[in-house]
Amino acid sequence: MSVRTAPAHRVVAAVAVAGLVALGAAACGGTTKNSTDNAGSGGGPKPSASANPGAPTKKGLTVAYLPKQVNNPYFTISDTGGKKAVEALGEKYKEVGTSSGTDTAGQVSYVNTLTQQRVNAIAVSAQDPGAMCTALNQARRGGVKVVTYDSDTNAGCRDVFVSQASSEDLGRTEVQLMAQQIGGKGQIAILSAAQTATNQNTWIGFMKDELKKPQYKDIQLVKVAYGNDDAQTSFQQTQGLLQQYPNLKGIISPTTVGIKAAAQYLSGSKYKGKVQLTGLGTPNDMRAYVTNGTVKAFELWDPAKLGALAGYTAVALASGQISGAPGQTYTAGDLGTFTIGADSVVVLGKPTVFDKSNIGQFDF
Ligand code: RAM
Repeated sequence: MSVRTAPAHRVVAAVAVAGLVALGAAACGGTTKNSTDNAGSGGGPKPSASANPGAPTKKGLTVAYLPKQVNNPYFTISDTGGKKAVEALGEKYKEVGTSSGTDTAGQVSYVNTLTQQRVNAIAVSAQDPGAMCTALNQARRGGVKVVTYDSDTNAGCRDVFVSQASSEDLGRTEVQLMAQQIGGKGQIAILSAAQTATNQNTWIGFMKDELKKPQYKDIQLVKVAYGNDDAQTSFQQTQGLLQQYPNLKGIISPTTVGIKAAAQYLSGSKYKGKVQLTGLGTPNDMRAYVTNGTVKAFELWDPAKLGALAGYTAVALASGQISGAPGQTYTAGDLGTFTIGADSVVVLGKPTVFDKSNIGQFDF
């Protein structure tokens, strides 16, 4: 396990996002089928309806970020966004985490250490929905506020989940992008992150549901492979998919590490431009592959804004301005006003689809 402080990141242009309410379990961002079934499970404290929206923002709080993986550029961007937001409020920021996206025991041990250190809030992206539950609820009973961001734990084990977008929209739009790119026909595969990842599994659930619609009757999902958010594993898994399925027409990779590795493999192979690739990637990682014709279009939210929203939410919880109960509203600096939705989920906004017409406008 390693500890690091994220490097400084450029200032991100402020965009006001109107308060978005997650409208229901199926539609709301990041609520997994699993966590919907277990909503409120995990034995943790339930959010009390009472909060004081007018309470002053406490100063000098420590907000600790525990990403899925510290050496993943996506989390460097998100947590740097978090650092800026937290420090601008007069709080202390720290980041700890494992260097592997599949070290669930490592994540648990970081939660225990942060609890002992009596941090005021933890913002965590979960590698697994259930693994951290006991540790997180112990932290919460000791007064630590817990925000999940990017990838949720079970709903009963955190105060608020800050979701990047509607999970349903993300899952369905990735299938829509793929279908356009392959002309609605042929075999496709998914290259995911860790097999236990809450966020990827939720999106894949919605992809499978989207694929049931009659307009996709000529598309067959032949395999879900796991690259564990490791570049080399993801590269090898891509190679393996093409060996196993020589007629493969497309790959959806809902992970920034996976899509980059798959693009790298495809662009150096005979499949370049023939096997389509979409999913979730950063514009900076994908620019070269869009330019050289390997990738047509993919999508993502701004990770820095996600990290910032997690920080604002953690501070609002630790200041008593919100308790996490649905319907509560709070201000997240220049991101605007947000309302807590069903299952205590807050949604950042809509993702952006990047292609050669607009990718030049983005720098993250
Ligand atoms: C990877 C991680 C992260 C996910 C992005 C899209 O960096 O798996 O959890 O949200 O991809």
